[in-house]
Amino acid sequence: MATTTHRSVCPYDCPDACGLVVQVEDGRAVDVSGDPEHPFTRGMLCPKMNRYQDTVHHPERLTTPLLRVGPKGAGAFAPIPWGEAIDRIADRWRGIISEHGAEAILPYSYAGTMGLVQRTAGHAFFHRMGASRLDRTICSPAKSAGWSLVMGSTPAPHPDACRHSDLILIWGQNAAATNVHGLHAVREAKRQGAKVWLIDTYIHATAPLCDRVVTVKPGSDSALALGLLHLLDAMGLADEAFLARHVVGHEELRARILPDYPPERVAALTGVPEATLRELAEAYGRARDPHIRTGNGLSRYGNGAMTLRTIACLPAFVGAYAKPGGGAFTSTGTSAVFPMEVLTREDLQPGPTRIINMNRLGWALHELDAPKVASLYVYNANPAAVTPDQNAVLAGLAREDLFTVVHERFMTDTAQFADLVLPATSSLEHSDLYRSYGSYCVQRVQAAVPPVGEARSNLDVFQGLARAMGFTEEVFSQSADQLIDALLATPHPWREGISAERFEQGLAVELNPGIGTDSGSEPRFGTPSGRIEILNPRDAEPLPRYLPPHSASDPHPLQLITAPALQGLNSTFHEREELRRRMGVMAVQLNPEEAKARGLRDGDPVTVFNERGEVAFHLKVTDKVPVGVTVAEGVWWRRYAPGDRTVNALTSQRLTDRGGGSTFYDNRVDVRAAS
Ligand SMILES: Nc1nc2c(c(=O)[nH]1)N[C@H]1C(S)=C(S)[C@@H](COP(=O)(O)OP(=O)(O)OC[C@H]3O[C@@H](n4cnc5c(=O)[nH]c(N)nc54)[C@H](O)[C@@H]3O)O[C@H]1N2
Ligand SMILES: Nc1nc2c(c(=O)[nH]1)N[C@H]1C(S)=C(S)[C@@H](COP(=O)(O)OP(=O)(O)OC[C@H]3O[C@@H](n4cnc5c(=O)[nH]c(N)nc54)[C@H](O)[C@@H]3O)O[C@H]1N2
Ligand code: SF4
Ligand SMILES: [Mo]
Repeated sequence: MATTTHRSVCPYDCPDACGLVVQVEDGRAVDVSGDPEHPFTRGMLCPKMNRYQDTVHHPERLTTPLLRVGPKGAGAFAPIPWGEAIDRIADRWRGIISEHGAEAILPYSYAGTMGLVQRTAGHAFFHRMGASRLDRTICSPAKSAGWSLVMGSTPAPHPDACRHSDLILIWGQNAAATNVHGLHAVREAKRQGAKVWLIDTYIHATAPLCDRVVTVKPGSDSALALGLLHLLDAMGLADEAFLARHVVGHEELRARILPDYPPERVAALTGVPEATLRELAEAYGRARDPHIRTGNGLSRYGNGAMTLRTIACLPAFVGAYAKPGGGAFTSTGTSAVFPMEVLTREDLQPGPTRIINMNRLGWALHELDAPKVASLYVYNANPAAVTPDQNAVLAGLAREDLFTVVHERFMTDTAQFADLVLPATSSLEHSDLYRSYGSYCVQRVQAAVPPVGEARSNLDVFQGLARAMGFTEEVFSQSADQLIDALLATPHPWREGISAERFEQGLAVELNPGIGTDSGSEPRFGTPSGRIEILNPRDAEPLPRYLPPHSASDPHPLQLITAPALQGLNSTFHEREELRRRMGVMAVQLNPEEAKARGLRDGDPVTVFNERGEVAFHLKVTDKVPVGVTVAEGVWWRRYAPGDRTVNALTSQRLTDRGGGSTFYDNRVDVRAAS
């Protein structure tokens, strides 16, 4: 049988955006491997994607539209033809629009695929309709907000810059799970003698790579950063020449803020012993080229933006932003590189429409009025599992009067609650253009296999809906390839010199943000003042300081860390039996001392609870988790959980200090034996 080879990109919400090489036989993907020519992937995939063909051709793929035939949420459906499905949706929406107005319709989407066209395919449609808009803030807007208050739009260094470093702090990131390719350069630095410190809330899969592991009290990192700055000053290790030349506000910070963060107080706030604080400050201050890598977890707190703001000050105090190691890596902001308005078409809106924060879906489905939400259209997302306050979300989805459409690849917890389920293509079945938030690679991709069953891409479905709704603008009839052409047609300085052929051949292309991998040249900062703004006069709080997290006032004794799992990606990949097997049971991790105090033993069935909900877990007793903390890795599907709720029944709809972000890690709970 003839085998054809295709290039593709991993579509998932992962900073690595790996290049794939896909072997196809008879219209089926038979092998998927890492593209050896992709500069960041280097021929290696993570365990989740190694057998992507098993996801694409999974026997449980949805293959026809489905109409609900039983009670809401019961999961009883009957297949119907596409034409009927589209007509039913359009009829129902026309009725809702004439009775309540288009704002009674709410789209809910996030990052099922990161491809620019398929991820954004609904924007033009819902803008044209005048539906409620969704503020897509579930991931890490507080991280971006806090970082940019200090650094403005300064591009991140090349992701491999840290290979030049002699001291790397992996600060709040389980990179072995969430950014495996980011560790290539860390390992390279280690081979040259660099020391690596991990600063996290528990000891996880990245710890074995690190020379030192420091556990901090969750949500206390801003106190840690300010304490380190205090010590850098006390030890005389600040780079005064760099500060004078490139920074504003360091003197104000020294005068007004840093005196409040002596080691004794910081040790109490963070749980890091004073001796360790001094050691870390000394190592950081004396390093030739120190580098900080931050994950997103530490920003998902009531003080998340402030945390990033204080961390951003550290490289400024030692002049590290000017060094080849680049000082710090948070993520690559590449959204300006393509003219996204080609896809989003906000100009089609009939007028101003309300904006609903996606983290508050539970609230929106119950409390929002004038008009209340009468229809929910879900694509690229699984809110019944991933959205905070699961009990509120599920109760909302169970509303008999809510008309819910879910466009999905699998029968997820959310799809179970749909009135209509539409089958979605996987990334091997449609064209797209990918960029990355963990590297500067971009890549154009064409379908490698035909759609499975009657699956349709997001773009195809929205175009069908647009026709049924009578929307005639050109954008509603352009193919994915035409839209990609339009995105590539507008030049951008970061794409200068990159040949169009490379895109056409489907090869990975590295953008050039003008910072260079190895540049030790005079730094440029993308702030209004052109300097690093420790003092930001445009913010309500011009100087960074420590704010307590929301949970500081929570009465329950344990901070719940809802960390990423190695074998899953948010709620994605649970379809794969071999990955589920490797993941084992849905477990909550607890320190032996905490377990003993509750009369609990390893393996016990337990209930984790707080004022929002109760979730059944298996207990894993481990000294990798400090006293006062409990860790639940992964966002499970309810059907594979020991009870009928999963971890987000315990998380809250509260938002971050800036950016309207989620606060998945800022919640307290207690644990008891299951009754
Ligand atoms: N395998 C896998 N990969 C993934 C994902 C996944 O679920 N699984 N998710 C994907 C997505 S959507 C994203 S956004 C990215 C990033 O995904 P994130 O979920 O942000 O993961 P990390 O960046 O690794 O950050 C999580 C780490 O932060 C730590 N942490 C939590 N609170 C604190 C704190 O207060 N202080 C400190 N110092 N550390 C803290 C946790 O203990 C954990 O080790 O990864 C993507 N990749
Ligand atoms: N407790 C807890 N909850 C979390 C987090 C956490 O750390 N802890 N992390 C949060 C973060 S960082 C994020 S980003 C969110 C992620 O939230 P989501 O973006 O909702 O992530 P997934 O769970 O991956 O669900 C994506 C769904 O999209 C579907 N899909 C894939 N491709 C396509 C397509 O082309 N078309 C359509 N229509 N559907 C497709 C997949 O089958 C999958 O079911 O979760 C958040 N939830
Ligand atoms: S999930 Fe991340 S690491 Fe794994 S293949 Fe996809 S992009 Fe690469
Ligand atoms: Mo995310």
